[in-house]
Amino acid sequence: MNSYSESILTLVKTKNPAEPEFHQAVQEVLHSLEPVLARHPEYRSAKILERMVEPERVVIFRVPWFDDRGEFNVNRGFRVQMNSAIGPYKGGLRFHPSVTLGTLKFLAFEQVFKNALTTLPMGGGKGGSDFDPKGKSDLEVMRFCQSFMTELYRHIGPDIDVPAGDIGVGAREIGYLFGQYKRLTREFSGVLTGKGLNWGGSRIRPEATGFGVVYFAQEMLKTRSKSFDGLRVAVSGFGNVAWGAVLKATQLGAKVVTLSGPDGFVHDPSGISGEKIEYMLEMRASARDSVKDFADKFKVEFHAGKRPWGTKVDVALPCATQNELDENDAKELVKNGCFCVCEGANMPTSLGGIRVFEESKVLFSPGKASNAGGVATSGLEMSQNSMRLAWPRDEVDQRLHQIMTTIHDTCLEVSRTYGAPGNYVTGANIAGFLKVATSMMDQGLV
Ligand code: NDP
Ligand code: 2IT
Repeated sequence: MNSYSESILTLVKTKNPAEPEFHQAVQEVLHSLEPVLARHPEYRSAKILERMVEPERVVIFRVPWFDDRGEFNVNRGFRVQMNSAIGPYKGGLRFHPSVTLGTLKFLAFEQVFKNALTTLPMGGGKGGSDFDPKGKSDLEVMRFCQSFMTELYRHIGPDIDVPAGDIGVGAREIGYLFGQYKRLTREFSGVLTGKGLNWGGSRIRPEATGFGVVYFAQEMLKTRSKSFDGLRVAVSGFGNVAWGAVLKATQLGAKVVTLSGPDGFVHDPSGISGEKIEYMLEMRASARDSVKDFADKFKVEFHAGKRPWGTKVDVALPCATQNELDENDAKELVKNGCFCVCEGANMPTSLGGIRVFEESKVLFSPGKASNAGGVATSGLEMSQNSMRLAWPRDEVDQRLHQIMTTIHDTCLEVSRTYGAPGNYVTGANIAGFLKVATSMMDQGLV
Protein backbone atom coordinates (compact mmCIF):
# COMPACT_ATOMS: atom_id res chain seq x y z
CA MET A 1 0.00 0.00 0.00
CA ASN A 2 1.21 3.55 -0.65
CA SER A 3 1.73 6.05 2.15
CA TYR A 4 -1.64 7.79 1.70
CA SER A 5 -3.57 4.51 1.93
CA GLU A 6 -1.45 3.54 4.95
CA SER A 7 -2.31 6.82 6.64
CA ILE A 8 -6.04 6.26 6.14
CA LEU A 9 -5.79 2.73 7.49
CA THR A 10 -3.84 3.96 10.52
CA LEU A 11 -6.50 6.62 11.10
CA VAL A 12 -9.26 4.00 10.95
CA LYS A 13 -7.40 1.67 13.34
CA THR A 14 -6.65 4.46 15.80
CA LYS A 15 -10.15 5.89 15.82
CA ASN A 16 -11.89 2.52 15.82
CA PRO A 17 -9.85 0.19 18.02
CA ALA A 18 -11.09 -3.37 18.56
CA GLU A 19 -13.00 -3.41 15.26
CA PRO A 20 -10.82 -5.81 13.21
CA GLU A 21 -13.53 -6.69 10.68
CA PHE A 22 -14.04 -3.01 9.89
CA HIS A 23 -10.27 -2.55 9.47
CA GLN A 24 -10.19 -5.55 7.12
CA ALA A 25 -13.02 -4.26 4.92
CA VAL A 26 -11.40 -0.81 4.68
CA GLN A 27 -7.98 -2.29 3.91
CA GLU A 28 -9.33 -4.32 1.00
CA VAL A 29 -10.98 -1.25 -0.52
CA LEU A 30 -7.97 1.04 0.02
CA HIS A 31 -5.71 -1.39 -1.78
CA SER A 32 -8.00 -1.37 -4.84
CA LEU A 33 -8.41 2.40 -4.91
CA GLU A 34 -4.74 3.31 -5.34
CA PRO A 35 -4.90 3.70 -9.15
CA VAL A 36 -8.05 5.83 -8.98
CA LEU A 37 -6.61 8.14 -6.32
CA ALA A 38 -3.44 8.55 -8.36
CA ARG A 39 -5.49 9.56 -11.38
CA HIS A 40 -7.94 11.80 -9.46
CA PRO A 41 -6.13 13.96 -6.86
CA GLU A 42 -9.36 15.90 -6.30
CA TYR A 43 -10.76 13.06 -4.18
CA ARG A 44 -7.76 13.22 -1.93
CA SER A 45 -7.90 16.98 -1.44
CA ALA A 46 -11.66 16.77 -0.73
CA LYS A 47 -10.90 14.11 1.91
CA ILE A 48 -13.50 11.80 0.40
CA LEU A 49 -11.92 8.69 1.91
CA GLU A 50 -11.67 10.22 5.37
CA ARG A 51 -15.39 11.01 5.05
CA MET A 52 -16.37 7.59 3.72
CA VAL A 53 -14.85 5.69 6.65
CA GLU A 54 -16.83 7.78 9.14
CA PRO A 55 -20.51 6.75 9.41
CA GLU A 56 -22.97 9.61 8.92
CA ARG A 57 -24.74 8.43 12.06
CA VAL A 58 -24.71 5.48 14.48
CA VAL A 59 -27.59 4.69 16.82
CA ILE A 60 -26.99 2.31 19.75
CA PHE A 61 -29.83 1.40 22.06
CA ARG A 62 -31.02 -0.87 24.85
CA VAL A 63 -33.49 -3.61 23.92
CA PRO A 64 -35.27 -4.97 27.02
CA TRP A 65 -37.62 -7.94 26.61
CA PHE A 66 -39.31 -10.70 28.64
CA ASP A 67 -38.65 -14.35 27.92
CA ASP A 68 -41.24 -17.12 28.30
CA ARG A 69 -40.31 -17.68 31.95
CA GLY A 70 -41.13 -14.06 32.71
CA GLU A 71 -37.46 -13.16 33.17
CA PHE A 72 -36.02 -9.85 32.09
CA ASN A 73 -33.44 -9.85 29.26
CA VAL A 74 -31.42 -6.99 27.83
CA ASN A 75 -29.72 -6.90 24.44
CA ARG A 76 -27.98 -4.16 22.52
CA GLY A 77 -29.48 -2.77 19.31
CA PHE A 78 -27.62 -0.89 16.56
CA ARG A 79 -28.19 0.93 13.30
CA VAL A 80 -25.19 2.22 11.37
CA GLN A 81 -26.24 4.83 8.79
CA MET A 82 -23.06 4.87 6.75
CA ASN A 83 -23.64 6.88 3.60
CA SER A 84 -26.68 8.48 1.96
CA ALA A 85 -24.95 10.10 -1.04
CA ILE A 86 -26.96 8.17 -3.64
CA GLY A 87 -30.19 7.34 -1.79
CA PRO A 88 -31.82 6.49 1.55
CA TYR A 89 -29.74 4.20 3.77
CA LYS A 90 -30.43 0.59 2.83
CA GLY A 91 -29.16 -2.66 4.31
CA GLY A 92 -30.07 -5.61 6.47
CA LEU A 93 -30.45 -6.33 10.17
CA ARG A 94 -28.38 -9.13 11.72
CA PHE A 95 -29.45 -10.93 14.91
CA HIS A 96 -26.55 -13.07 16.12
CA PRO A 97 -24.70 -13.28 19.46
CA SER A 98 -21.42 -12.34 17.73
CA VAL A 99 -22.76 -8.93 16.59
CA THR A 100 -20.72 -5.92 17.68
CA LEU A 101 -20.50 -2.34 16.49
CA GLY A 102 -17.38 -3.28 14.49
CA THR A 103 -19.21 -6.10 12.69
CA LEU A 104 -22.01 -3.78 11.66
CA LYS A 105 -19.60 -1.03 10.57
CA PHE A 106 -17.81 -3.47 8.26
CA LEU A 107 -21.14 -4.62 6.85
CA ALA A 108 -22.42 -1.05 6.42
CA PHE A 109 -19.17 -0.03 4.70
CA GLU A 110 -19.44 -2.95 2.26
CA GLN A 111 -23.09 -2.13 1.69
CA VAL A 112 -22.29 1.40 0.45
CA PHE A 113 -20.20 0.02 -2.43
CA LYS A 114 -22.55 -2.87 -3.10
CA ASN A 115 -25.64 -0.69 -3.32
CA ALA A 116 -23.84 1.68 -5.67
CA LEU A 117 -23.09 -1.27 -7.97
CA THR A 118 -26.76 -2.32 -8.21
CA THR A 119 -27.55 0.73 -10.42
CA LEU A 120 -30.43 1.55 -8.03
CA PRO A 121 -30.65 4.69 -5.84
CA MET A 122 -29.76 3.27 -2.42
CA GLY A 123 -27.30 4.50 0.21
CA GLY A 124 -25.69 2.09 2.67
CA GLY A 125 -26.50 1.04 6.23
CA LYS A 126 -26.63 -2.01 8.48
CA GLY A 127 -28.04 -2.82 11.88
CA GLY A 128 -28.90 -5.58 14.26
CA SER A 129 -28.41 -6.93 17.71
CA ASP A 130 -26.43 -9.43 19.76
CA PHE A 131 -29.75 -11.24 20.36
CA ASP A 132 -29.38 -15.00 19.81
CA PRO A 133 -32.43 -16.45 18.01
CA LYS A 134 -31.18 -20.00 18.67
CA GLY A 135 -33.64 -21.92 20.81
CA LYS A 136 -36.03 -18.97 21.24
CA SER A 137 -39.78 -19.48 20.96
CA ASP A 138 -41.88 -17.63 18.42
CA LEU A 139 -43.30 -15.40 21.14
CA GLU A 140 -39.86 -14.55 22.46
CA VAL A 141 -38.72 -13.55 18.98
CA MET A 142 -41.87 -11.46 18.58
CA ARG A 143 -41.40 -9.66 21.90
CA PHE A 144 -37.76 -9.01 21.07
CA CYS A 145 -38.60 -7.62 17.61
CA GLN A 146 -41.31 -5.37 19.04
CA SER A 147 -38.95 -3.94 21.64
CA PHE A 148 -36.19 -3.49 19.03
CA MET A 149 -38.54 -1.55 16.73
CA THR A 150 -39.89 0.56 19.60
CA GLU A 151 -36.59 2.43 19.46
CA LEU A 152 -35.54 1.88 15.83
CA TYR A 153 -38.74 3.35 14.34
CA ARG A 154 -37.65 6.95 15.10
CA HIS A 155 -34.56 6.56 12.94
CA ILE A 156 -35.98 4.89 9.81
CA GLY A 157 -38.61 5.56 7.13
CA PRO A 158 -39.32 4.72 3.49
CA ASP A 159 -37.31 7.77 2.32
CA ILE A 160 -34.82 7.76 5.22
CA ASP A 161 -33.56 4.27 5.96
CA VAL A 162 -35.04 0.93 4.82
CA PRO A 163 -33.80 -2.15 6.76
CA ALA A 164 -34.19 -5.77 5.63
CA GLY A 165 -33.00 -9.25 6.68
CA ASP A 166 -29.53 -10.75 7.14
CA ILE A 167 -28.23 -13.56 9.37
CA GLY A 168 -30.95 -14.46 11.89
CA VAL A 169 -33.53 -12.13 10.34
CA GLY A 170 -35.94 -13.63 7.81
CA ALA A 171 -39.60 -13.28 6.85
CA ARG A 172 -40.87 -13.98 10.38
CA GLU A 173 -38.75 -11.27 12.01
CA ILE A 174 -39.51 -8.75 9.24
CA GLY A 175 -43.22 -9.41 9.89
CA TYR A 176 -42.99 -8.68 13.61
CA LEU A 177 -40.81 -5.61 13.00
CA PHE A 178 -43.19 -4.26 10.36
CA GLY A 179 -46.26 -4.81 12.55
CA GLN A 180 -44.70 -2.83 15.38
CA TYR A 181 -43.56 -0.01 13.05
CA LYS A 182 -47.11 0.29 11.76
CA ARG A 183 -48.61 0.45 15.25
CA LEU A 184 -46.17 3.15 16.31
CA THR A 185 -46.46 5.35 13.23
CA ARG A 186 -50.01 4.58 11.95
CA GLU A 187 -48.40 4.30 8.53
CA PHE A 188 -48.39 1.43 6.05
CA SER A 189 -45.28 2.02 3.98
CA GLY A 190 -42.33 0.35 2.34
CA VAL A 191 -40.15 0.92 5.41
CA LEU A 192 -38.76 -2.62 5.39
CA THR A 193 -38.03 -5.05 2.58
CA GLY A 194 -38.33 -8.82 2.60
CA LYS A 195 -42.01 -8.42 3.52
CA GLY A 196 -44.60 -11.17 3.04
CA LEU A 197 -46.13 -11.43 -0.43
CA ASN A 198 -49.61 -10.53 0.87
CA TRP A 199 -48.48 -7.26 2.41
CA GLY A 200 -46.09 -5.57 0.03
CA GLY A 201 -43.29 -8.08 -0.41
CA SER A 202 -41.69 -8.79 -3.77
CA ARG A 203 -41.66 -12.10 -5.55
CA ILE A 204 -38.16 -13.65 -5.75
CA ARG A 205 -36.84 -11.69 -2.72
CA PRO A 206 -36.25 -14.87 -0.65
CA GLU A 207 -34.37 -16.46 -3.56
CA ALA A 208 -32.71 -13.26 -4.78
CA THR A 209 -29.32 -13.29 -3.08
CA GLY A 210 -28.56 -16.93 -3.91
CA PHE A 211 -29.97 -16.68 -7.46
CA GLY A 212 -27.94 -13.51 -7.98
CA VAL A 213 -24.74 -15.22 -6.83
CA VAL A 214 -25.25 -17.99 -9.37
CA TYR A 215 -26.20 -15.56 -12.19
CA PHE A 216 -22.99 -13.67 -11.43
CA ALA A 217 -20.90 -16.86 -11.35
CA GLN A 218 -22.48 -17.91 -14.66
CA GLU A 219 -21.08 -14.73 -16.25
CA MET A 220 -17.66 -15.39 -14.69
CA LEU A 221 -17.66 -18.92 -16.11
CA LYS A 222 -18.58 -17.60 -19.55
CA THR A 223 -15.30 -15.64 -19.62
CA ARG A 224 -13.61 -19.08 -19.69
CA SER A 225 -16.17 -20.53 -22.10
CA LYS A 226 -17.72 -22.68 -19.37
CA SER A 227 -21.20 -23.20 -17.90
CA PHE A 228 -22.50 -24.70 -14.64
CA ASP A 229 -23.67 -27.84 -16.44
CA GLY A 230 -21.83 -30.82 -14.95
CA LEU A 231 -19.60 -28.78 -12.58
CA ARG A 232 -19.09 -29.80 -8.95
CA VAL A 233 -19.85 -27.00 -6.50
CA ALA A 234 -19.04 -26.51 -2.80
CA VAL A 235 -21.52 -24.32 -0.91
CA SER A 236 -21.02 -23.25 2.72
CA GLY A 237 -23.82 -22.27 5.13
CA PHE A 238 -27.35 -23.61 4.97
CA GLY A 239 -29.32 -20.38 5.43
CA ASN A 240 -31.21 -18.11 3.09
CA VAL A 241 -28.35 -17.34 0.72
CA ALA A 242 -27.02 -20.91 0.58
CA TRP A 243 -30.55 -22.21 -0.17
CA GLY A 244 -31.07 -19.88 -3.15
CA ALA A 245 -27.60 -20.65 -4.51
CA VAL A 246 -28.07 -24.44 -4.26
CA LEU A 247 -31.50 -24.19 -5.92
CA LYS A 248 -30.28 -22.16 -8.92
CA ALA A 249 -26.96 -23.95 -9.41
CA THR A 250 -28.80 -27.30 -9.42
CA GLN A 251 -31.36 -25.97 -11.92
CA LEU A 252 -28.46 -25.05 -14.18
CA GLY A 253 -27.10 -28.60 -14.11
CA ALA A 254 -24.41 -28.28 -11.44
CA LYS A 255 -23.85 -30.85 -8.71
CA VAL A 256 -23.73 -29.16 -5.29
CA VAL A 257 -21.84 -31.51 -2.99
CA THR A 258 -21.45 -29.64 0.33
CA LEU A 259 -23.31 -27.53 2.90
CA SER A 260 -21.93 -26.30 6.22
CA GLY A 261 -22.98 -24.96 9.59
CA PRO A 262 -21.37 -23.93 12.85
CA ASP A 263 -21.08 -27.66 13.73
CA GLY A 264 -19.22 -28.85 10.58
CA PHE A 265 -19.97 -29.71 6.94
CA VAL A 266 -21.81 -32.39 5.00
CA HIS A 267 -20.46 -34.04 1.86
CA ASP A 268 -23.07 -35.45 -0.49
CA PRO A 269 -21.26 -36.67 -3.65
CA SER A 270 -24.55 -37.55 -5.38
CA GLY A 271 -25.59 -33.88 -5.33
CA ILE A 272 -28.07 -31.85 -3.25
CA SER A 273 -31.33 -31.63 -5.17
CA GLY A 274 -35.12 -32.03 -4.83
CA GLU A 275 -36.36 -32.72 -1.29
CA LYS A 276 -32.86 -32.16 0.07
CA ILE A 277 -33.09 -28.50 -0.96
CA GLU A 278 -36.56 -28.27 0.63
CA TYR A 279 -35.09 -29.69 3.82
CA MET A 280 -32.64 -26.76 4.03
CA LEU A 281 -35.63 -24.51 4.74
CA GLU A 282 -36.74 -26.81 7.55
CA MET A 283 -33.25 -26.86 9.04
CA ARG A 284 -33.11 -23.08 9.11
CA ALA A 285 -36.63 -22.72 10.53
CA SER A 286 -35.83 -25.23 13.30
CA ALA A 287 -33.29 -22.73 14.75
CA ARG A 288 -31.18 -25.72 15.84
CA ASP A 289 -28.19 -24.55 13.80
CA SER A 290 -27.11 -28.09 13.10
CA VAL A 291 -26.14 -29.18 9.59
CA LYS A 292 -25.56 -32.66 11.01
CA ASP A 293 -29.37 -33.04 10.87
CA PHE A 294 -28.99 -33.14 7.07
CA ALA A 295 -26.37 -35.90 7.22
CA ASP A 296 -28.51 -37.94 9.61
CA LYS A 297 -31.64 -37.61 7.47
CA PHE A 298 -30.07 -38.35 4.08
CA LYS A 299 -27.32 -40.71 5.28
CA VAL A 300 -24.41 -38.71 3.91
CA GLU A 301 -20.96 -37.96 5.36
CA PHE A 302 -20.69 -35.41 8.18
CA HIS A 303 -17.32 -33.85 9.08
CA ALA A 304 -17.59 -32.37 12.58
CA GLY A 305 -15.84 -29.04 13.18
CA LYS A 306 -14.50 -28.85 9.60
CA ARG A 307 -15.05 -26.47 6.69
CA PRO A 308 -15.99 -27.73 3.21
CA TRP A 309 -12.99 -26.26 1.36
CA GLY A 310 -10.92 -29.46 1.26
CA THR A 311 -13.49 -31.10 -1.03
CA LYS A 312 -12.56 -31.57 -4.70
CA VAL A 313 -14.76 -29.11 -6.61
CA ASP A 314 -14.71 -26.81 -9.64
CA VAL A 315 -16.58 -23.90 -8.08
CA ALA A 316 -16.84 -22.62 -4.48
CA LEU A 317 -19.72 -20.45 -3.23
CA PRO A 318 -19.06 -19.34 0.37
CA CYS A 319 -22.52 -18.36 1.69
CA ALA A 320 -22.31 -18.53 5.52
CA THR A 321 -20.47 -15.67 7.16
CA GLN A 322 -17.35 -13.45 7.30
CA ASN A 323 -13.84 -14.94 7.38
CA GLU A 324 -14.96 -18.52 6.84
CA LEU A 325 -12.33 -19.13 4.13
CA ASP A 326 -8.72 -18.36 5.02
CA GLU A 327 -5.38 -18.57 3.23
CA ASN A 328 -4.97 -22.30 3.90
CA ASP A 329 -8.52 -23.05 2.73
CA ALA A 330 -7.79 -21.08 -0.44
CA LYS A 331 -4.60 -23.07 -1.10
CA GLU A 332 -6.51 -26.29 -0.56
CA LEU A 333 -9.21 -25.28 -3.07
CA VAL A 334 -6.61 -24.28 -5.67
CA LYS A 335 -4.67 -27.51 -5.14
CA ASN A 336 -7.84 -29.50 -5.80
CA GLY A 337 -8.52 -27.73 -9.09
CA CYS A 338 -11.17 -25.17 -8.08
CA PHE A 339 -11.10 -22.36 -10.66
CA CYS A 340 -14.01 -20.10 -9.65
CA VAL A 341 -14.87 -18.65 -6.23
CA CYS A 342 -17.93 -16.43 -6.06
CA GLU A 343 -18.79 -14.96 -2.65
CA GLY A 344 -22.39 -15.18 -1.43
CA ALA A 345 -21.72 -14.07 2.14
CA ASN A 346 -20.22 -10.70 3.06
CA MET A 347 -16.41 -10.85 3.28
CA PRO A 348 -16.21 -14.65 3.71
CA THR A 349 -12.63 -14.73 2.37
CA SER A 350 -9.74 -13.38 4.45
CA LEU A 351 -7.27 -10.95 2.84
CA GLY A 352 -4.70 -13.78 2.67
CA GLY A 353 -7.25 -15.99 0.93
CA ILE A 354 -7.98 -13.33 -1.69
CA ARG A 355 -4.25 -13.01 -2.37
CA VAL A 356 -3.97 -16.76 -3.00
CA PHE A 357 -6.84 -16.66 -5.50
CA GLU A 358 -5.38 -13.64 -7.29
CA GLU A 359 -1.94 -15.24 -7.56
CA SER A 360 -3.43 -18.52 -8.80
CA LYS A 361 -5.52 -16.78 -11.49
CA VAL A 362 -8.69 -18.24 -10.00
CA LEU A 363 -11.84 -16.35 -11.01
CA PHE A 364 -12.73 -14.55 -7.75
CA SER A 365 -15.64 -12.24 -7.04
CA PRO A 366 -16.11 -10.23 -3.82
CA GLY A 367 -19.49 -10.41 -2.06
CA LYS A 368 -20.18 -6.74 -2.62
CA ALA A 369 -20.52 -7.54 -6.33
CA SER A 370 -21.79 -11.11 -6.42
CA ASN A 371 -24.25 -11.02 -3.50
CA ALA A 372 -25.80 -7.71 -4.55
CA GLY A 373 -28.87 -9.49 -5.94
CA GLY A 374 -30.49 -9.53 -2.50
CA VAL A 375 -30.36 -5.80 -1.93
CA ALA A 376 -31.08 -5.15 -5.62
CA THR A 377 -34.34 -7.08 -5.31
CA SER A 378 -35.02 -5.14 -2.12
CA GLY A 379 -34.64 -2.04 -4.29
CA LEU A 380 -37.17 -3.52 -6.72
CA GLU A 381 -39.50 -4.13 -3.75
CA MET A 382 -39.17 -0.44 -2.83
CA SER A 383 -40.06 0.53 -6.41
CA GLN A 384 -43.13 -1.71 -6.41
CA ASN A 385 -44.22 -0.29 -3.03
CA SER A 386 -43.84 3.29 -4.28
CA MET A 387 -45.90 2.48 -7.37
CA ARG A 388 -48.36 0.38 -5.33
CA LEU A 389 -47.88 -2.45 -7.79
CA ALA A 390 -46.74 -6.07 -7.59
CA TRP A 391 -44.71 -7.36 -10.50
CA PRO A 392 -44.99 -11.00 -11.58
CA ARG A 393 -42.22 -13.48 -10.77
CA ASP A 394 -40.73 -13.52 -14.25
CA GLU A 395 -40.43 -9.76 -14.38
CA VAL A 396 -38.55 -9.56 -11.07
CA ASP A 397 -36.32 -12.50 -12.01
CA GLN A 398 -35.47 -10.95 -15.38
CA ARG A 399 -34.61 -7.62 -13.76
CA LEU A 400 -32.46 -9.41 -11.17
CA HIS A 401 -30.67 -11.32 -13.91
CA GLN A 402 -30.10 -8.12 -15.88
CA ILE A 403 -28.73 -6.31 -12.82
CA MET A 404 -26.28 -9.12 -12.01
CA THR A 405 -25.04 -9.20 -15.62
CA THR A 406 -24.60 -5.43 -15.54
CA ILE A 407 -22.63 -5.56 -12.27
CA HIS A 408 -20.43 -8.30 -13.72
CA ASP A 409 -19.71 -6.35 -16.89
CA THR A 410 -19.08 -3.13 -14.96
CA CYS A 411 -16.53 -4.87 -12.72
CA LEU A 412 -14.68 -6.26 -15.72
CA GLU A 413 -14.75 -3.01 -17.67
CA VAL A 414 -13.54 -0.90 -14.74
CA SER A 415 -10.83 -3.45 -13.86
CA ARG A 416 -9.54 -3.10 -17.43
CA THR A 417 -9.68 0.69 -17.36
CA TYR A 418 -7.61 0.79 -14.17
CA GLY A 419 -4.92 -1.66 -15.22
CA ALA A 420 -6.06 -4.84 -13.45
CA PRO A 421 -7.99 -6.75 -16.13
CA GLY A 422 -10.09 -9.63 -14.78
CA ASN A 423 -9.71 -8.51 -11.16
CA TYR A 424 -13.30 -8.31 -9.88
CA VAL A 425 -12.20 -6.94 -6.48
CA THR A 426 -10.52 -3.93 -8.10
CA GLY A 427 -13.42 -3.43 -10.51
CA ALA A 428 -16.14 -3.59 -7.83
CA ASN A 429 -14.35 -1.31 -5.38
CA ILE A 430 -13.47 1.34 -7.96
CA ALA A 431 -16.88 1.32 -9.67
CA GLY A 432 -18.74 1.62 -6.34
CA PHE A 433 -16.34 4.27 -5.08
CA LEU A 434 -16.60 6.48 -8.17
CA LYS A 435 -20.38 6.63 -8.03
CA VAL A 436 -20.51 7.50 -4.34
CA ALA A 437 -17.49 9.83 -4.35
CA THR A 438 -18.71 11.93 -7.29
CA SER A 439 -22.16 12.18 -5.67
CA MET A 440 -20.57 13.40 -2.43
CA MET A 441 -18.53 15.98 -4.34
CA ASP A 442 -21.70 17.21 -6.07
CA GLN A 443 -23.46 17.63 -2.73
CA GLY A 444 -20.79 19.74 -1.01
CA LEU A 445 -20.29 19.47 2.71
CA VAL A 446 -21.60 15.92 3.29
P1 NDP B 1 -29.07 -17.07 7.57
O1 NDP B 1 -29.33 -16.68 8.97
O2 NDP B 1 -30.20 -17.51 6.73
O3 NDP B 1 -27.97 -18.18 7.50
C1 NDP B 1 -26.67 -17.99 8.00
C2 NDP B 1 -26.11 -19.35 8.21
O4 NDP B 1 -24.72 -19.29 8.41
C3 NDP B 1 -26.71 -19.98 9.44
O5 NDP B 1 -26.84 -21.34 9.21
C4 NDP B 1 -25.64 -19.66 10.48
O6 NDP B 1 -25.64 -20.49 11.61
C5 NDP B 1 -24.44 -19.89 9.66
N1 NDP B 1 -23.30 -19.33 10.28
C6 NDP B 1 -23.17 -18.16 10.93
N2 NDP B 1 -21.95 -18.05 11.42
C7 NDP B 1 -21.31 -19.18 11.05
C8 NDP B 1 -20.01 -19.67 11.25
N3 NDP B 1 -19.13 -18.97 11.96
N4 NDP B 1 -19.67 -20.85 10.69
C9 NDP B 1 -20.54 -21.56 9.96
N5 NDP B 1 -21.81 -21.14 9.76
C10 NDP B 1 -22.16 -19.99 10.31
O7 NDP B 1 -28.32 -15.83 6.90
P2 NDP B 1 -28.19 -15.44 5.36
O8 NDP B 1 -28.20 -16.65 4.51
O9 NDP B 1 -29.17 -14.37 5.11
O10 NDP B 1 -26.76 -14.78 5.34
C11 NDP B 1 -25.56 -15.51 5.00
C12 NDP B 1 -24.50 -14.53 4.53
O11 NDP B 1 -24.96 -13.85 3.37
C13 NDP B 1 -24.11 -13.43 5.52
O12 NDP B 1 -22.76 -13.09 5.33
C14 NDP B 1 -24.97 -12.27 5.07
O13 NDP B 1 -24.44 -11.03 5.48
C15 NDP B 1 -24.92 -12.44 3.57
N6 NDP B 1 -25.95 -11.81 2.78
C16 NDP B 1 -27.27 -12.00 3.04
C17 NDP B 1 -28.22 -11.41 2.22
C18 NDP B 1 -29.68 -11.64 2.41
O14 NDP B 1 -30.44 -11.09 1.63
N7 NDP B 1 -30.11 -12.42 3.37
C19 NDP B 1 -27.86 -10.55 1.12
C20 NDP B 1 -26.44 -10.47 0.87
C21 NDP B 1 -25.54 -11.08 1.70
P3 NDP B 1 -25.45 -19.82 13.10
O15 NDP B 1 -26.47 -18.76 13.25
O16 NDP B 1 -25.61 -20.92 14.05
O17 NDP B 1 -24.05 -19.29 13.24
O1 2IT C 1 -25.97 -7.88 2.92
C1 2IT C 1 -26.99 -7.58 2.27
O2 2IT C 1 -26.92 -7.06 1.16
C2 2IT C 1 -28.30 -7.88 2.86
N1 2IT C 1 -28.36 -8.45 3.94
C3 2IT C 1 -29.56 -7.47 2.14
C4 2IT C 1 -29.88 -6.03 2.44
C5 2IT C 1 -31.20 -5.55 1.92
O3 2IT C 1 -31.49 -4.37 2.22
O4 2IT C 1 -31.93 -6.26 1.24
